[in-house]
Amino acid sequence: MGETVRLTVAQATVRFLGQQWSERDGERQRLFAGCFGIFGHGNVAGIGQALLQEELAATESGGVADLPYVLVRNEQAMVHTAVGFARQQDRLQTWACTASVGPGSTNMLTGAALATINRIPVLLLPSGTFATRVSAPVLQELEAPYAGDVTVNDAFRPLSRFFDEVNRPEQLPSALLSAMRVLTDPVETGAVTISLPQDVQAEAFDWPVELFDERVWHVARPVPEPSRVAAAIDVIRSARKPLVVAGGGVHYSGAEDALADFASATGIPVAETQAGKGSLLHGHAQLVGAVGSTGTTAANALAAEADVVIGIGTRWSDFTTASRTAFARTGVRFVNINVAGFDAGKQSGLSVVADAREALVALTEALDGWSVSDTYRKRQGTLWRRWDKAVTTAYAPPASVTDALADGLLTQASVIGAVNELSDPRDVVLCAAGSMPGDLHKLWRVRDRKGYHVEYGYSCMGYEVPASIGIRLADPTRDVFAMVGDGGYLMMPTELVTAVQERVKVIVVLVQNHGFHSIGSLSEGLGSQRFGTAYRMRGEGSHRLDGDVLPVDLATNARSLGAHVIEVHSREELTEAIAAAKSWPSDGGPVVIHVETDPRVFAPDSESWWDVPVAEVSELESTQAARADYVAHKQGQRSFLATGERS
Ligand SMILES: Cc1ncc(C[n+]2csc(CCOP(=O)(O)OP(=O)(O)O)c2C)c(N)n1
Ligand SMILES: [Mg+2]
Repeated sequence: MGETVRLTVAQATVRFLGQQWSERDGERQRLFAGCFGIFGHGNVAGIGQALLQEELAATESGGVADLPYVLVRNEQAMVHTAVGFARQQDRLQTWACTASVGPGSTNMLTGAALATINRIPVLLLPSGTFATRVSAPVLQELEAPYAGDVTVNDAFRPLSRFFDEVNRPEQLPSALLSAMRVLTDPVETGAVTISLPQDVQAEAFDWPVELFDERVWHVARPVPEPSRVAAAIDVIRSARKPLVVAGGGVHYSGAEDALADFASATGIPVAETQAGKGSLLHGHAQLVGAVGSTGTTAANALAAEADVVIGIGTRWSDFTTASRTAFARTGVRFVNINVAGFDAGKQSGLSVVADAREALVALTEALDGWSVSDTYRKRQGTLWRRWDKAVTTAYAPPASVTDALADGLLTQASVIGAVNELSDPRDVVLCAAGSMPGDLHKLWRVRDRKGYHVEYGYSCMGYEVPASIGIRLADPTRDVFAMVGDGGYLMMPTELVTAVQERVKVIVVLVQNHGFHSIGSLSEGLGSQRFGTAYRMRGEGSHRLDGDVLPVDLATNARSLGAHVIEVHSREELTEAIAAAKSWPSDGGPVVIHVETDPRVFAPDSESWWDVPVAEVSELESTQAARADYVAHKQGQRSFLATGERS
């Protein structure tokens, strides 16, 4: 037997994680920037003791622990923070998250789903109840009557790209190695979960010293098969009205420059998904902006006509395809460039399984000299300029709009415009749920490849504040503007306290409109009369939620958590507030800009649709009318089953 070292399972886990690195294109970085956590009896003496031991050893030698610990306020939030961080780092670096048994661990489930759906690496270390079960049932144990080995941590299984539970120390090395492989695999990455029972964490074992060697995990750039490039080229060359749909994969692969070259050389217009927005920067001649349900009229007009659609790093969500109505042309063919065969095979597309950058370079080379027609280039330009002008108007609405606003209220689009115009090009705008993701998708002018961060895979209210901390930790040279609605803010304001503790500067733009503007207008459009979507008191006589606006003071709430709060009541005050936030010290903690908007003024229309089923039978006229409208829209839905082989 070779040399061994005696450590607990928790000590071995912490030491191992501190020795992991990722590498792509010859550049390496630590795989884990640190460990977020909240301690309870399930981890305080296990992972907690191990983190303490490492921190004290590092402090003694005047350094920082390889896996520094950061205390947070909520376990769901810490996973969001890790996701925000990992996305900003192009998935090359992330955080581990430790939680106590039971509620501490299950609080991470929403974060796990969000990470997996967005394909962002995070390592979750939920604590489990005793593997020995000698004192069962213990505090917070599920105690399933039908199976002795089921625990609440099994709920992580469907949400994780890799799941293991370490019930004996001997199982730890293989669990850790598999976890690292999945975290750093661009195809498989997402939430990775290792469940650590509370007793096992404290158990000692003689580990081979090699377990703690530095390990470098290569993040692959698979190259496309030449025959698939040739097949894709044939389809693209045959196209008269091709359109690129750029998804998050363009960013994660760092393929923005390759895409810009491809688009310039071929003249193929580029539309963008939420995760792919910023694939081309504002000002590129081929940019036609957001596509789908929250798209620009330019991209959606081109989508409707396109004969070949080239999806790059997109998973083709319903918002991108406008629930399969956006790409309306009969016989439309798809070419899908994706590192994941799972996504490359969607829409009956011609699948090119490859890293986005590698594939784009190969396609540009193979298409040398080929271009779309001048007429088509001109059409893109005209459509785009028309949209871009509408954006300018939305940013600075005319008096006919502003005069009708109640005193002190702004339009949401003008708030977005002010942040866009007054932030630095490298600053990051962040959002996740409500009406702002759609408006940002349509209106935000992206000026840096990492300048736009809207989480729209899970669209999780409450993501904004914690994720803003992750983005700022990843890159303190950029200011982060977290755009959050009052509903989203109320879901998870508490990480402002973590930002105060860590002196992390984030700028939260809190848009107060007294409820769910997004779901309210959706409800109205679907005949549900905005039922239960406004933040109002229960009416004294009506027994309905139609009383006064709730007397909630979110500015004071933020102030009470330690944030520097600026309340604005006009465009001028908003301008001053953004300037003040920009000059706030970089270690000054969170700044919250509280602004009230009038939700009745909408951003320019996408002229698109989103499939949300309406009641087939109803006594309400509003519902009956919405159902008729729904049935009509369903007619436009395509199957995308045609393989293109027949044409
Ligand atoms: C955790 C979570 N719960 C529910 C939803 C459904 N939902 C989507 S938007 C929204 C309302 C958001 O309200 P707010 O943040 O105030 O934004 P606004 O719609 O007013 O712009 C709700 C409830 C969600 N996306 N996430
Ligand atoms: Mg709201």
